[in-house]
Amino acid sequence: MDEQPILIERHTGYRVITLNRPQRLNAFTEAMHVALRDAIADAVADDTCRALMLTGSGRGFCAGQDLNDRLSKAGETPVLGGALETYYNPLIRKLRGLPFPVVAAVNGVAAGAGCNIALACDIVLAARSAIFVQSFAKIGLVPDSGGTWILPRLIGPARARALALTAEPVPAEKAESWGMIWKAVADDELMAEGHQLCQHFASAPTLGLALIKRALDESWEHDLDAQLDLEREFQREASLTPDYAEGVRAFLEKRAPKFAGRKPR
Ligand code: T3D
Repeated sequence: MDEQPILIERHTGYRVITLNRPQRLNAFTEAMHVALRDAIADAVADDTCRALMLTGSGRGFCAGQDLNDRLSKAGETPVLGGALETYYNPLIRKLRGLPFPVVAAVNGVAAGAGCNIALACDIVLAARSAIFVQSFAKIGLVPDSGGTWILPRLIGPARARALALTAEPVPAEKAESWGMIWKAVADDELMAEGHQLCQHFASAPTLGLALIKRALDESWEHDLDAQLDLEREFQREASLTPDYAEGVRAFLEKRAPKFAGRKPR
């Protein structure tokens, strides 16, 4: 079943990574973690890659940790923490810090760590039939993979607390109306929308977009004064990219810009 725990498609300017254990709703094994880590590292190493889409095969996006790996032969459950340190936490840090946008195309249920991995992506599109579940409380665990950090920031403390404590599923349209995700779309339009977004980013000013991501993330830790200073510094950095010069020239010449993306200045 696990011959190819993820699938990778290379498109002009972006890649699509598909979690591929459909019989288990794409729940994570160590092999899948390693394959995903390598695929992301490979995308980062390729300067022509300017966006990433993450999706799932079959009827689910990802059901979090494969619980079959959490029961030893004697029927005992292990003490946790190791997999978070080795796999889940580095994955969330990596996704947040990618030097280009990452789009989650949530094709079906996103549960446990699978839900929080989706929410860690820059833009979350979901099929209308998809649901988001903080399923941890159902098995005596705590939301991980950044759930206790990102969820209250996206939807506020009252909703985050209730979802974490009840594990109530949130349908895609409600997730959109709560601001948990960017957009819920018709099931049969999900992948086309995801590709369209990645194609847009594939010709965008990537270095500038990476600075936007960092500025928004760092704002959580800053007061307005500190953030204004950061904006000044990042703007200075953005203005040194060839894409800024090209953007201004193209505007004045009334033509479409040709952005170089991740190419060094
Ligand atoms: O190191 C650490 O462990 C710490 C890290 C923790 C991270 C976590 O993610 S902990 C949370 C783990 N995930 C869950 O608790 C979710 C478990 N799954 C579910 O609650 C439900 O499957 C869903 C709500 C996601 C979907 O429900 P439904 O009714 O649409 O599907 P289903 O029938 O439950 O699942 C379909 C199959 O996938 C089924 O297998 P079968 O009976 O057809 O052979 C089911 O057992 C399997 N499956 C679903 N989720 C998992 C899974 N198998 C293993 N692990 C799973 N997480």
